[in-house]
Amino acid sequence: MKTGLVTGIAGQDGSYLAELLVTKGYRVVGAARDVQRISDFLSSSLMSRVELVEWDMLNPVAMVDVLLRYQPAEVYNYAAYSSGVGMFDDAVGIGEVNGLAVVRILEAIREADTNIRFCQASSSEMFGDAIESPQSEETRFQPRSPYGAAKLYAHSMFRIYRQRYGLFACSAILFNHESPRRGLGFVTRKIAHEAAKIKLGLANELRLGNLDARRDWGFAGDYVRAMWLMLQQPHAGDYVVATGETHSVREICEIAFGHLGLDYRDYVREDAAAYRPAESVQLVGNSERARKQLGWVPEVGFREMVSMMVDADLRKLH
Ligand code: GDR
Repeated sequence: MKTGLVTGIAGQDGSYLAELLVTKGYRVVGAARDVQRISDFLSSSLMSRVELVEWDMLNPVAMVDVLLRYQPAEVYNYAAYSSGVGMFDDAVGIGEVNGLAVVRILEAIREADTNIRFCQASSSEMFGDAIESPQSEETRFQPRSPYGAAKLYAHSMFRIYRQRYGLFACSAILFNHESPRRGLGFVTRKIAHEAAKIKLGLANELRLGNLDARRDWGFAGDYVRAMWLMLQQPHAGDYVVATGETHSVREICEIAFGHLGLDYRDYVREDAAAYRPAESVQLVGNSERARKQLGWVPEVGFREMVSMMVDADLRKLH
C-alpha cells in the first residue's frame, strides 16, 4: 500500500486529492500545522480515512522526522496562502509559506528519501502580466504580486532540484479551479453563495468588482487528478493544468442566477471600488502537454461546475 502525504488537507484541493488517493487504495497522511483545528474542518467521511500529523512549514527538522516516520511514496503540497484579494497583503508571510517553505520540503525530501515523488501546486499567477496568450510551460513568467513571485520562486527551485539532485519533483501550473469547497472570498463561490441566498430570500443584492474580468476556470476535482497523474509518470516535469477557455465574471452570474430562474441584472451591482489594482490581460492556459503526456482531460465543464456550486450552496442554506 502506497502512502501519500498531503499538506493543506483541509482546503479545497487537499480534500479532493485525499479523497482521490483513498479511492486508489493509498494510506493518506494529512500534514497540518494545527491538527486539532484541521479535524474541525475535515468531513467526517474523510476524517475516518486519513491520519493526521503535525507539520510545521518553518521547521525542516520536524519535516524530516515526519517523512522518516510515515515513509510516503508521494507528497503533495497545498499548504499556501491562496487568497485572491489578499495577494498583496503580508508579502513577507506569503514569501515565507508559498516560497521558502516549499524549498524546506525539497530539502527535507533530499535528506529523508530521494525516491519520494513531490508535486507542488504552482499558479497561473506566475504568468502575471503575461506576454503571450494562451500560456504554456514555455511562456515567460512575469508575476505581478508577492503571491505570484513567491510561487515562482518555489517553481524555479523544482527545476533546479530535478537537475541538480535528480529529485522527482513536479510543478503543476494550476489555473483557477473551483468547486463547492472554494472559500467565500473567491468570486465563483461568492456568486454561487449569494445567488442561493437571494433565491431563499436571505439577501437581495450582490456587490462585485469587475464583471468583465476573464479567467480560465476549471473544476478542482479534475485538477488534483492531473497532479496525481504527474506523479505516476516515468519522468518528472512541469505541466500547465487549464481548460483553455476563458469566461467572464458576468457569465458566472448569468449561469448561477439563471440556474435558479433569476436574472442576475436584477441583483448584481458592479462596484468600481472593488476592482483589482492590477488585472491581467488574458490568463488562459495551454494544457497540451498535460493532455498528451498524462492523458488528462477535464471532465466537468464550466456551466456544470457553476450549477453544481449553486446547488451545493442551496442545500447548505436550506
Ligand atoms: P484569483 O481568484 O485572484 O484569480 O486567484 P478570484 O476568484 O479572487 O478572482 C477571479 C477574478 O474575479 C474578479 N472579481 C472578483 N474577485 C473576487 N474575489 N471578488 C469579487 O467581488 C470580484 N469581482 C470580480 C477578480 O478581479 C479576478 O479577475 C485564484 C486563487 O485560487 C489563487 O490562489 C490562484 O493562484 C489563482 O486563482 C490562479
